[in-house]
Amino acid sequence: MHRAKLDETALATSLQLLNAGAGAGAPWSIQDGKLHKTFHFRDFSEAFGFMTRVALAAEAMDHHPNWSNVYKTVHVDLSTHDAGGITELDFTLAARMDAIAG
Ligand code: H2B
Repeated sequence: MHRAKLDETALATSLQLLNAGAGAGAPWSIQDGKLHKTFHFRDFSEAFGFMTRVALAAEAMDHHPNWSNVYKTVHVDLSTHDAGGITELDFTLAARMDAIAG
């Protein structure tokens, strides 16, 4: 299922696929059991516009990021609380974020 915690092998494969996609900037990584990326934008408006668009996508997916914003950077940590780890849903949301960031 989408909400089943991925094992180490599945995690490594999914991470490789995600980072081979149209990801802007730094690659995604695993940090403290979360799927992590820090997005850098030109200014605060770009950063907050990104967050606004992602918020609508996340709500539609019923899957929500842990994130924080400092001026023109957005720090993102994805995990599936229900599963106690990283699932396919986190990778789906991560890919949407990359697409929205452009
Ligand atoms: N988002 C994330 N990141 N993890 C979850 O486990 C989760 C969620 N659970 N959004 C959803 C909402 C759950 O509370 C509802 C009932 O589906």
